[in-house]
Amino acid sequence: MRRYTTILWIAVLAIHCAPGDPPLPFGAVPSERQLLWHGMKYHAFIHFGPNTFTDIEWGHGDENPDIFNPTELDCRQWARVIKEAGMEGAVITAKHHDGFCLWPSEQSTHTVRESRWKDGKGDVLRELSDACRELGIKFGIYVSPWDRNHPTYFTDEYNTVFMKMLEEVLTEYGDVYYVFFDGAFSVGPDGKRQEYDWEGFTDVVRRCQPQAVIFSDAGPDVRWIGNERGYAAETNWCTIDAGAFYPGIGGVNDQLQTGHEDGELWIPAEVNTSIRPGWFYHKEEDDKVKPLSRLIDNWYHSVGMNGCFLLNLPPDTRGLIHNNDIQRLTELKLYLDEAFSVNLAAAAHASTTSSRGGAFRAANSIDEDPETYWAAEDEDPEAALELDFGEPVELNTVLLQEHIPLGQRVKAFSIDAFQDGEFVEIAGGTTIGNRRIVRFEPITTTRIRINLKAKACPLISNLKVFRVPD
Ligand code: FUL
Repeated sequence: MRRYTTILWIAVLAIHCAPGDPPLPFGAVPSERQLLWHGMKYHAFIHFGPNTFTDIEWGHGDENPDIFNPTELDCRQWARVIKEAGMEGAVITAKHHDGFCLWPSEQSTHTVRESRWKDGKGDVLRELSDACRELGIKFGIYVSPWDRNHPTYFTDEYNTVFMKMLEEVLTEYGDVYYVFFDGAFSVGPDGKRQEYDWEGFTDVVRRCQPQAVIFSDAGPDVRWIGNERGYAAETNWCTIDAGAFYPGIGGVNDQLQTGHEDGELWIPAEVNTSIRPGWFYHKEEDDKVKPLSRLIDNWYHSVGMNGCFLLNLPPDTRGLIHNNDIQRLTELKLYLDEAFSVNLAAAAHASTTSSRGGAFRAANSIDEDPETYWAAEDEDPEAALELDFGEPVELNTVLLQEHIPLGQRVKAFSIDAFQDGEFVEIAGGTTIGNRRIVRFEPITTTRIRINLKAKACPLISNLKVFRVPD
């Protein structure tokens, strides 16, 4: 009898959380390594290799390795530019589709070793990883499974070659935070595609760099946003439907852009684009560096729409990042510093329609501590947070973050401002996820209210308010 009573008690406690108890996870949740990536906003992509010298985007793999010969290569300059731009990491094309390895791989005869650069003694990955470590930037690699040079491509043996290449780049250069598997491919003479051993590739990464996230069209850790223009969709779930995806899927599927509200897998979106029209450097694009307005737009549509922004900076034939690109990066940094320097929510008073109590007070949403969060009561999937500024303030931007370690919950929200004695809706949206930044026409008000509609009690870790430049 006693045994049954104990079991009954455990069951009762399991289904009834007392006020102030921590909320339970809801749906798919991120892994530790995904949370590290979610903690970032903005990082650099670096496309560099034979294409930089042949002035094309997709090398054929038959180029003479001697053409790779940067005259002033300085990875410290790249790292400095990246650091000063406020970027947190660098992901370099260790091997693009032409198969040329920027390190002296034992698995290939199409590498820096065969080039004239430094008499074949150079290693770009060594120089960049050292520079990143010196400047406190994370080091990541892009490796194209598609290889237009390797004689074993289109055979099973190639999978072993590729895994050995991966092992080289993941064991020789210190910590690697990001592994980018490109999805582009070609079809062989017999009309067949190379069958990649994705499981084997993933195992090598997990074994050599367990903290690294793996990007491909469909994860397993980070997915492509489905376009190369640098725009996430308005609705952007971190979850996707497991059945619809596999790495190297090729082509675009709407679900890449929006995720799936009821997806079983946590595979959030990376937003990548280039600062110039091409991924590789082309002299004729020196005056086609994207304007500041476009980069700001990309920033809000990636960092501000539940993504991370991977912006490509292609070094030129000297092996340096061009001044025109540096100037634009500096302008973007100045804009961001100014826009987000004064958080009006920091001096406000926060209250809520749903008070769970305990360690989950409304004030946690504005304390700027990413670990603490406000949680509504379990029975309140719809709840509101209110900020009272105590005096009229002018604002035009609201930043919201969910406490994603316990899942993505919010499916719709609206923002009201107190005007002439009542709350009036001024903006709204769908998903929030890790970060959502909403911009609207400037308004002067003493109070705002965020109305949330979620799949389970909403958890907000961060609510900030700004008056960003027009
Ligand atoms: C694509 C590639 O084909 C482009 O050259 C570039 O590397 C881009 C990031 O991914 O699939």
